[in-house]
This record gives sequence, structure tokens and C-alpha cells, in this order.
Amino acid sequence: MIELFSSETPNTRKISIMLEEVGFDFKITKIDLSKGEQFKTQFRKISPFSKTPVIIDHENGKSVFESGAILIYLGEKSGKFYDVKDRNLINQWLMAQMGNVGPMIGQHHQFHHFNPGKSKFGEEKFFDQAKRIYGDLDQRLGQTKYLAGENYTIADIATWPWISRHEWHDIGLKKYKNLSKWYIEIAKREAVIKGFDFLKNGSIIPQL
Ligand SMILES: N[C@@H](CCC(=O)N[C@@H](CS)C(=O)NCC(=O)O)C(=O)O
Repeated sequence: MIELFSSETPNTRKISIMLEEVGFDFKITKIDLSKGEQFKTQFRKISPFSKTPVIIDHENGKSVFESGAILIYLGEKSGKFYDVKDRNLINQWLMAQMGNVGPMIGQHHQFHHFNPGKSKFGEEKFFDQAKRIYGDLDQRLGQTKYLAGENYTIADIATWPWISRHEWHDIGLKKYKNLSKWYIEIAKREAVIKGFDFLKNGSIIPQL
């Protein structure tokens, strides 16, 4: 059984979706970031930067932090969505999510959605970065069905939850035809619908 230490964020949704996709038994342990629970000594033993998500695999007692590393761990353990022959490509698109898509769109959330009016520079910089990412992903998805080629992989599972916050972005997902098509197709997957609502509080995937 896998224990997922979680907050209701795109980074955690990567893992709840992956767990649903591979069909592993899992339980959720909620970490309330607003109460500072991520800084508790016990949690920091498995999360050295005090961040969610983290998993403990109770089959072997191993813990894994960093969502990209968790996806790789679950991909290797299940033998799904991380095919050995495609790993070079999957790793590139996964690392691009971890190093670019998540951090840039995350800052766009901070400046544009949560703190408008506080920094013109921050708002403009990260709006521009988020728009560029939409354009770059759209271009890629005009060439291949999924980010790492013709198969749905952990690179898509890592990236999709960030696009699922498109209503906060004010970029207009609809204008990006290839990205929209990819987004809607993945949004229809049963595991994605279940994994999106991992807290079972009725969270519904935003449509276009
Ligand atoms: N690179 C990390 C980022 C994780 C992350 O930023 N988690 C946020 C929620 S989305 C968090 O736990 N923040 C709490 C804090 O920084 O105090 C990953 O992908 O796992």
C-alpha cells in the first residue's frame, strides 16, 4: 500500500492520477500547508524541503519525495507509462515539466491569480513565461500525440495537472488547438477524473 502525503495542488494531483492509472492501493494523508504542517519534524524526515507530495511505499518502507522522482518510482514499480525503450524522451519531457512548466506556471499563479497588483514586473514576466509554455506545448502536440511520442506517459501525467488550472491563467486554452485536444482527451480518462478528486470533495476537472 502506498501512502500519499498531499495538499490539493497540481504537484500532488500528478501522483494521485498516477496511482489511479496504475491501480495501486493507496491512502491519503493530508498535509495542511496553511497550518504549516509541512514543517513538522516527523514530516521533514521524509520531505527535506518541507513540501508535498511525498509517498511511503509500505510494502518496503521506502519513502520518495519530489513528484518527478515519485512518478519514476511508480512507473518502474508498475511497469506502466515509463517504457524502457522511450525513457530518454520521457525523461526530457518530464524534466521540462519539473524545471520549467511547474515552476513558471506556479509563479504565474502567485503573481497573477493570488497577488495581482503587487508586482508589475512579476506579473508580466510570469504571464509571458506561461504563455510561451502554452505555445511550446501546443507546438509539440502538433507533432506527436502525447508529449513523449505516441504513448501516454508520466510526462503527460506530470504536465496535465498544471494545465488543468487554465482558468487561473487567463491565457485562453481554447486558442491552442493541439494543447486543448490533448487536455480534453486526458481529462476523459477515468483514472484522471478519480485522481483529480483524490480528496473526494467533489472537485471537477475544469473544461475548456
Ligand atoms: N518540485 C517539487 C515541488 C513541490 C511543491 O512546491 N510543493 C508545494 C505545494 S505545490 C508545497 O508543498 N509547498 C509548501 C511549502 O513550500 O512550504 C515537486 O514537484 O514535488
